[in-house]
Amino acid sequence: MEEFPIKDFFTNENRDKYLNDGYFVVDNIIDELICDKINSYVQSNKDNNVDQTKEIDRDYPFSDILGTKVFINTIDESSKDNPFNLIDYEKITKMASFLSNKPMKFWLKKVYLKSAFQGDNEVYHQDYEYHISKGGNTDPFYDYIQCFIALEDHSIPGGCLNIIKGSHKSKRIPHDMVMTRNGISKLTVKPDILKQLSKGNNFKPMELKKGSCVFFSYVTLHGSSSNSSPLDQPRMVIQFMSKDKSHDEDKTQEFFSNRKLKEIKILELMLNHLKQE
Ligand SMILES: O=C(O)CCC(=O)C(=O)O
Ligand SMILES: [Fe+2]
Repeated sequence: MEEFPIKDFFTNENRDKYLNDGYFVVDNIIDELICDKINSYVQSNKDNNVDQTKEIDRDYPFSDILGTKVFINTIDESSKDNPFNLIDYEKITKMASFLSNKPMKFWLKKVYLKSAFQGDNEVYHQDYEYHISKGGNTDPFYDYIQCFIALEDHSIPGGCLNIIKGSHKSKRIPHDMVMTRNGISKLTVKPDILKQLSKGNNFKPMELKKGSCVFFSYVTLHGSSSNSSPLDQPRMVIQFMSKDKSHDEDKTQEFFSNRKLKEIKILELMLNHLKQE
């Protein structure tokens, strides 16, 4: 299939749509053949991939739920044989900058495997909550954007991404911390708020075709169900931040330590509860 003709993308109409909806779908952002190459590369390297990002939603060490793994591309990054290098990041960065109306730089790329029958759900959240305070004074809408690429066809039974249209207009929404079945903590918004914001047909399942993508902001609410289908549903996430911002190492460490303290508190409560029974 032909890649998306970039010249049709840069219109005020498209930007207004993004500013209004909080997301924007682009078909065929990468070629299906590139998706195939990335998928087989991820499958053959997933066990020796080294996560150097210290991000929190990676595979949990004592979990044997392999379908929840997150693959961070840290192997052979400069090699021509690495299929991740076939992606036209320059083009995608231009598109991200256009929608956000600010020059953007790429800062992280990762692949969620979301494997057949076992890929986990993702509780509903705004990405900003995972990065707030890492970069000092940032605007949650204009300083961050992500490009979410379907590396296979995405379907509702496979747990495609669901977006709550217009939710970015609520700006930052309070999140609670919950523990997931594979032992990692996640941040999520209360169901009452989610119900309220999805009213009027604002709940949008993203049944993306292989190689298509959706751009969405760091305050656009999103989440997904688990994969109850026989087909893998890998997705690649490319995250961008404003060129004039950066994540400060000390602030990031502080963010992670605070988070760890909260996790310990929840786990201690659970343990105490178990001991009392
Ligand atoms: O893959 C999913 O269902 C959710 C991924 C996500 O939260 C994200 O791309 O920010
Ligand atoms: Fe997210």
